[in-house]
Amino acid sequence: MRILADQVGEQNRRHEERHRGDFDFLASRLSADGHDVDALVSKIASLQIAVPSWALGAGGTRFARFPGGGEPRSLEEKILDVGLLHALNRSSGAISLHIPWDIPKNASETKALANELGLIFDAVNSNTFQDQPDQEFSYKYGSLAHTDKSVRKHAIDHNIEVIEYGKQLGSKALTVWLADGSCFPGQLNFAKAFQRTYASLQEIYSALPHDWKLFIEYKPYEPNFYSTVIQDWGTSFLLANKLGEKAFTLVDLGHHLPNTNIEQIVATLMMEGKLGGFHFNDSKYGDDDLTVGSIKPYQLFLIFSELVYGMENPAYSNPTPAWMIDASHNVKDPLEDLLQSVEAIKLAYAQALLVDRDELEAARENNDTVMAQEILQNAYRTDVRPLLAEARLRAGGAIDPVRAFRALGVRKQLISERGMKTVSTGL
Ligand SMILES: [Mn+2]
Repeated sequence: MRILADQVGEQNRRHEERHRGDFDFLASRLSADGHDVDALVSKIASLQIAVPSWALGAGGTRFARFPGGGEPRSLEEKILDVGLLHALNRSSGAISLHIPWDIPKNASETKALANELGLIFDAVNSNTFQDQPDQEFSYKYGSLAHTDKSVRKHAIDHNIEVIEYGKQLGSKALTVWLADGSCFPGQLNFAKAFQRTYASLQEIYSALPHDWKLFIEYKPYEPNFYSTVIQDWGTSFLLANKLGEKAFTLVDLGHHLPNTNIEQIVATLMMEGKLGGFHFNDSKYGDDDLTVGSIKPYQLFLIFSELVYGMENPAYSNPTPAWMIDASHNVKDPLEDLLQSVEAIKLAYAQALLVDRDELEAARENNDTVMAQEILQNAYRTDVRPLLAEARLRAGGAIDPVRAFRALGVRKQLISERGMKTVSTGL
């Protein structure tokens, strides 16, 4: 199934009058406050957020799966699904693949399909947290950190193979997330596990093409519950610094202990030029992988406030991070859920763009705590939804993507094309 520009235009006609009124009101207020509204709209429009292949089916990587019908059965159908999102929101112009599930059978055809839909291939993801059928060496006790050299070599070779697939598709980064760790005190020698991981990553790093990046993800616990080898941003940062200039830390919002000050981590990493990638989701307790912005939208705004500061600071050399959603669950239509996540990310971005940096720095220099809070919350409490809708409209997308998705009967058509009992492949 494809969504055509005419269909989006027809949906937009229902909402256009109301949108025009909302946008004009907001634009006049923002202009009066000294903002360049066209510049804001084009910045918002240009933010593209990659969709991971595992978020296109219900359940994804989160325990049991309860598919809702019409799920993509192949890499091609996953690309088509992201194409549907991008046709509606014009902000999902990239897909992130998970190997071994998304191995392209014919890379040039796969690339051509993505290109036709306006999509590029974001970071490729390796998988060493579970064994594949008939796998010779088991990851039960770890992969890059394993005590057995043969297992480590198997995991290193897999990562190098993932780079090769990524090269065929035009990806420019490899994301490594390791489940390696221990479940019980005494099980693992922490220092040796770190050193083995570093040595394994060095081999993977040396297989990276010159224009590629390596993103090192961290996570404090799960599936190992006593220790994780790359448990926090400091460990990831240490590895990235030791590996070299192509290695970066990747922040996944759900990979922190409750109440961690993630915005401060972001600020530190950007100051050091080492924030490479970002995985968006939301959580109440742990790595819940819920829809972005569904639980703690103010935290998301504060994080974006630091991201915008880092991206726009001329003294910094941090590359633009690779943005990706990493969320998946069972109770929503996965495509509607992704539309909601993209909207939440862009709302936080737009609000962060409204923060008056000069005023904020002046308030900080004067220790004017009240005014610093006023400045941040004034931006956060601005209803920027019309800016997002205008950005989509100008880019050929839908004023209201979720309503358009429903009005166009997208899921119904996917079910009729693919069937009710489809389960998205892979994790
Ligand atoms: Mn992640």
